[in-house]
Parts: sequence; C-alpha cells; structure tokens
Amino acid sequence: MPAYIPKATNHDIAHAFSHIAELLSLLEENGFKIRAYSHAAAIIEGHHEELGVVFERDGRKGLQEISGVGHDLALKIEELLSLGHLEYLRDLQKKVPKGLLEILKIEGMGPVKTRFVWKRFDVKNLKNLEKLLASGKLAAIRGWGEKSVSNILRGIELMGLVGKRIPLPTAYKIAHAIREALKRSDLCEKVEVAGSIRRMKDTVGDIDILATTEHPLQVMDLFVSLPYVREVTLRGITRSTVHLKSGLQADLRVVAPHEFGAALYYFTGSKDHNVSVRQWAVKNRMTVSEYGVYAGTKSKKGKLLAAETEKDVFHVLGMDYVAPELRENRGEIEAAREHALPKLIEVKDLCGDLHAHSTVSDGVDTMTDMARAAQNAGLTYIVITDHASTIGLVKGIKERTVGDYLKKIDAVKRRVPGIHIIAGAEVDILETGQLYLSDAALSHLEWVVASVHSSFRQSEKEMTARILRAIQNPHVSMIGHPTARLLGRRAPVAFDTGAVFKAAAKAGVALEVSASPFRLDLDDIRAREAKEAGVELAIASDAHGVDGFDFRFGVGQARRGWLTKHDVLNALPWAEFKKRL
Ligand code: DGT
Ligand code: CA
Ligand code: CA
Ligand code: ZN
Repeated sequence: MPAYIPKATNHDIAHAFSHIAELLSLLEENGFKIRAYSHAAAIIEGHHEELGVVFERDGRKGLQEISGVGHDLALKIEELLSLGHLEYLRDLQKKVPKGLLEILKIEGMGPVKTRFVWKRFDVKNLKNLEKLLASGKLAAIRGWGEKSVSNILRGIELMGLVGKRIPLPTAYKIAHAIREALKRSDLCEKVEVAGSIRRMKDTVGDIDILATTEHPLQVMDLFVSLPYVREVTLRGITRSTVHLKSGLQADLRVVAPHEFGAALYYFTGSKDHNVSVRQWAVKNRMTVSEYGVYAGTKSKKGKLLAAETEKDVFHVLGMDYVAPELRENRGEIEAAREHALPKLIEVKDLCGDLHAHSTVSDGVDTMTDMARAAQNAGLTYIVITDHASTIGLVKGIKERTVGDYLKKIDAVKRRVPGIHIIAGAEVDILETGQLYLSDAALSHLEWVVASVHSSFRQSEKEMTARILRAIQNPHVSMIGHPTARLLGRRAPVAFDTGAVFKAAAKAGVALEVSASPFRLDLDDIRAREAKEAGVELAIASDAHGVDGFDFRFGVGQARRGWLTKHDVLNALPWAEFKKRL
C-alpha cells in the first residue's frame, strides 16, 4: 500500500462540485460561478487519472493544468483529497433545505421554479410540492399554468421510473479504481470486475469483483477500508459486501485460483445466459456452477472438465468464446455453438469522430485544442459539430454566423495539419421536424448532425413525424443521440423505431450510438434493431472538452448490439469516409 491515501476519488470530487453548482443555482448566485463548478465536475468525472495521484506527483500545479480548474478550485480539490469533505459545501448545505435538491432534479422544475416554490410557498421537500401541486394554487400563477403543472407531475412520475440503477460510466470507474487498489496492494494474484459492468450494461445495480489471494483476511481488511466505502454490510473470508459513498453496493469474492475461470464466468452472468447454458448442460449430462464444469448430474457429480479459465469452460461446453457484452441470452449461445458469432467492433477500429464541440458553443476547449486532442487519441479525422440551437445556449452557430464559423475551422485546419478536420454542426430538430438552420446555411457544412434537444414529451406519433422529417432533409448526415435520453435522469423519447430505422436506411442517414457517458444512445437493443434494418451507425464521442474522446462505453453498447466494424461508419479509414461527405 502506498503511504498516501487520498480521501476523495474523482467521482467524489465531481459529486461535490456538481452539488455546489446545484446549491448555488438555488441561492441565486451568478451564472458564471455555477457553470465553472458544473464544467469542472464534468471534466473531473471523466479525467483519465485520479486527481489524488496527480496531486501527489505534481502538487497544486498539476491540478491547475486540468482544464476548467483554476486556483480556487484547486484549493477545494486539495481540501477534499486531504479531508474527504469541504467546508464551503457544508456552509452552502446549511442554507438550503435538503429536499429541494430532489425537487431540482424533477424534469420541468429547474432552479428558477424550485427557488420560487421555496421562497413563495415554503416548499422544502417532495411531499410539500405534491401537496402544492394538488392544491391548484400554482396553476393560477402567471408563468406556471395547467401545462407546467402537469409537466411537473409527469416529471415526478418519471423520476420514480428511472429508479436506483447507476449509469455504467460512473460504476465502471469506481469498480476499476477498487480493482486497481486491490492490485496495487500486491496481496492478490488476480482481480477482475465481473457482473453487469463487465458486460457493459448501460446501467448497473451493484459491483461484483473477484479475486484470488493467499491472504484473504488482509484483502478483506483492505477492501472494507477503502476510501470509497461508506458502510460495511458483510465482512467474511470469502465474501464481503460494502455500501459505497456513491450509493452503489460492492461485493468482493475470493475464489480458488484453479476455479477462477468458472467463477468469473458464473459471476459475469447474465443470469438469463447462465440459466440457459446450465439447462443445456444438464441435457448433455454436465453440471455448470461457479466451481467448474463437471461431468454427470448435480447429485452424481463426475470428473471435473474445466474450471481454470473461461476459455476452458466454453470449450468443454462446445461453444466458441462469447464476449461478455453478448451474454444476455439473445441468441449468442446458439451462435457460439454454430461458430456464427460476429467479430465485434473494438475501440481501436474507430478512425474518426463525427460529433464534437468547441468553445464556439458549449464546449470548454478551443477547436484547435480539440483537434489536437483527437489526434492524440489516435484519430485521423474529426468533425467539429458545434451547436446550432434555440435553447439554453447563448453561444453557438446562428444563421448569420455560419460564414465566420467556417473561416474559423479553415484556420484550425492550417494550424493542426496532422488530422483531417471537417466542418459540421449539431443542429436542433425543432418541434415540427424543421431544422434550426436554413437549407442554404446547411449546404455550406460538410456534415450535419440533427438532434432533438427540446419538447421531449411529444406523443409517439408527433415525435416519429418530427424525426422522419429531419431524416428526409437532404442536408442531414446523422441523427445525434436519437432517443435523447439522459442516463438515470431522462427517459428516452417515444418514437416508432421500425419506421425511423427504415427511413434512415433508405435515406442513407446514419444514426449515432453516442459514447457520451451521460447518454449511451442508441442503446444496445435499438442499435441491434437499427443494424438489422440496414442502418449505418456511428459511434461518436459528443466530446465537450479535450478529455472527451473516450469511446469505451459507446463501443460497449455497440458490441452489446452485435455490431462489427462493418456496421460502423467511423470505422472507415479517411480515404473511404471522405467519399461519403
Ligand atoms: P446488476 O448488478 O443488477 O447490474 O446485474 P448483474 O448481472 O451484475 O447481477 P448480480 O450482481 O445480481 O449478479 C452477478 C452475476 O452473478 C449475474 O450476472 C449472474 C450471477 N448470478 C447471480 N444470481 C444468480 C442466480 O440466482 N442464478 C444464476 N444462474 N446466476 C446468478
Ligand atoms: Ca452486479
Ligand atoms: Ca452482485
Ligand atoms: Zn452534441
């Protein structure tokens, strides 16, 4: 164990900062400060290295080198790393009733409305709000009305539906940080993350980790005292369970080295996959458990056939190796037996990015820096797609500024010669299906992403017509994050996927599998359905800063959707992709 153990992870720091931003928004602090905290939170959450490590190595200077982190935030990060909490945050918390933060998360509320019901009606929690909504008092107030009341009621309902599962990117980073800590200790031979995280499922119920060790007691000691842990539920020799500060639960199981493969296979799941494989095994007079594959039945167990590696397990079951992402009992078991599994797309297959933002709209880094970062990430082309949008953004591309925008991109092309830079935009699909920019303006762009960013609650019929109309626009190249969901925060919009996929295939419009950790959209099932409808898909980053070129989780969804590199547009090398512009 290293002597220095930071008391906060990147996730803790990001959490504290977004908490501060929320509290400030309720206290009417200036917008600049709020944005500074929420930007920093997003960047820190996605940072490739733990800030505790950065600080230990490079000190405060190292922290300040991270984009969005100035002197003041660096001090706050230091305080979190050394104490595990933040005085400033505690002060703010004292000023705002706790229940208001829950209200703030309701779709349709937002800071202005939340502050209003707090100050005017003394609403302090969800119960108070529900009572107020039922009283009819709000509907009578200017700027509220029946419509916003019913929107808020719907928002409350949705919040219940989204439930407690945690977005994969968050859970993945915590699980792997725990894995790293266990590995660094030198107490374990093998440590692997299993369960839904290994399968890259978009949301995660709990973390499952497996280890082999000769010192189980010491390993469990270490596990239950990691800085991520809030509470220890169970502490045993072969299994411990803890509640983490992030709200997740984590299980650590110690298994025998010669049974590691069988255990990894079993605890990776999914349960449906396991059940189906086990049933087949029984019919073929074999028994599969977390301890291995045995000949014979459970009651009359024969010889051990395989246990040490997953490969061995699949082999004795007569199956090709099935990638974890496919293990959902969606046809992979049969395909593995018939040697018909697809060769799944990998991160290294991606040659370019088709969706990224700069400071022209709501990105935090300049076009030049974004282009360089994309190049450093190993890409050979990138489309800059700043927003052209009605909502929320002061900046962005307007009808009359398209010319300036193109000039800016030309300048960056000269400045960063090592990567092909393409002039694009992410244009709002308005309520009617029209786009925010005119056809004349769009015709100057080489790549147009069209996205839904407003009116998410249209009926399925209206939403389908809206998206179909955007697909019919000859300037549109791709539909961005097609269902507009936000993981754990906003449900997908409703549209007729069959009709939309068919139209996209016919029009040659690509659909995005957004790798943004906030979205992962299309999801696995829809991506597979789109592929089967003949649609071309693109795994794009939607990066808003230089740290945003992380395709892992988008590729994860694509793999879960059975996609190969031949299904993914930005797996084309530049020479091929260029022809498509
Ligand atoms: P989660 O945590 O809800 O995101 O999903 P998983 O898949 O990680 O599920 P979890 O944590 O309950 O269990 C981890 C794996 O252990 C699961 O994918 C398969 C295996 N497993 C758990 N319970 C059972 C069971 O009752 N039967 C079988 N066959 N396998 C199970
Ligand atoms: Ca799990
Ligand atoms: Ca579990
Ligand atoms: Zn975007």
